[in-house]
Amino acid sequence: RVLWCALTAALLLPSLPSTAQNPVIRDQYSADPTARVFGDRVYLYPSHDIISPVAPERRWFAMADYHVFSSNDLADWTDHGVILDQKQVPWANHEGYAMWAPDCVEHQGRYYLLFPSGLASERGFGIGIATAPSPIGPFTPAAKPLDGVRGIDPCMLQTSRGESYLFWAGNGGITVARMNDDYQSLAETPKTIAGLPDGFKEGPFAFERNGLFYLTFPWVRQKNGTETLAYAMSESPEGPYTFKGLIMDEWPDKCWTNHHSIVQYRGQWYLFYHHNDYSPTFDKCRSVRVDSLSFRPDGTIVKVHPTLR
Ligand code: FUB
Repeated sequence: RVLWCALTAALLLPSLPSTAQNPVIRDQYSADPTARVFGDRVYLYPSHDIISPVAPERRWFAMADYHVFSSNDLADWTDHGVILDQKQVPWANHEGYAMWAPDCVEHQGRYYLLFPSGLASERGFGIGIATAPSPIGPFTPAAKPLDGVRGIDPCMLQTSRGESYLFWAGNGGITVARMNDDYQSLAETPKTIAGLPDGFKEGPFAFERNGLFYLTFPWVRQKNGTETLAYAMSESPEGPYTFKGLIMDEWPDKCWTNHHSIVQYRGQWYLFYHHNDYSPTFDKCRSVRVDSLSFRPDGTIVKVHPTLR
């Protein structure tokens, strides 16, 4: 029976390419990729960089909507179109172009898109939730952003014990709070993660592997530097975390940001990240890339060197 299953899988499932062709999204800018596996496909929820139609000072990090993409070989991606636009979000500034790095998770048969956006009522970012019956929508945003959360770059960690923790970048660091089961409110007062190195950090992506928790994040490790990807490990979701080092170095050609997610698909781990491949003179128009990632026997991560093409 095992042999039969293996043979059927080998015949039915396309084999994954041994090297990815980067960038993977080639007809639009895409950044801050969160990849998630739902069923037998990988779904990619990136930000969507555009050249903003509004004043030049708002051209940095201009994003009006989200697309979702899916693939079963990580090479060919289907664009399922726009799943949420800033104008659909009741609490967001509809001309803010600040639909930044999202995440999407499944919980009790529904899909929860977590996204930051500029607030209509005051300066700064809130984090909102939109729900859908499928990974590709249609997503309906809640009327208000999450209470008690101000910041960007949400990531939901769902543990093997059935708890959920929201991580985000805010209050000058990386912040975490356990979520209530309704996925509409925090179950506790947010805490800033301690034990991480000095230097600017954002874009938390947390995951669990073999009973250990990984908190991974873009990190500017030196003055006038650009973002590396770094990580810390812990035996519990909220820490204490121990800093472990870099997953990816700074790029030599000065795209200031990097932002990533890590996912296991058909037994192999992958790092999704971004770089300004298609916009070498303006690093706010970025493109999503993917490369394989591996772990040492002690659970630490082997540094990833970007595939050049
Ligand atoms: O894409 C806008 C911002 O740039 C994200 O929120 C950050 O993580 C950085 O990638």
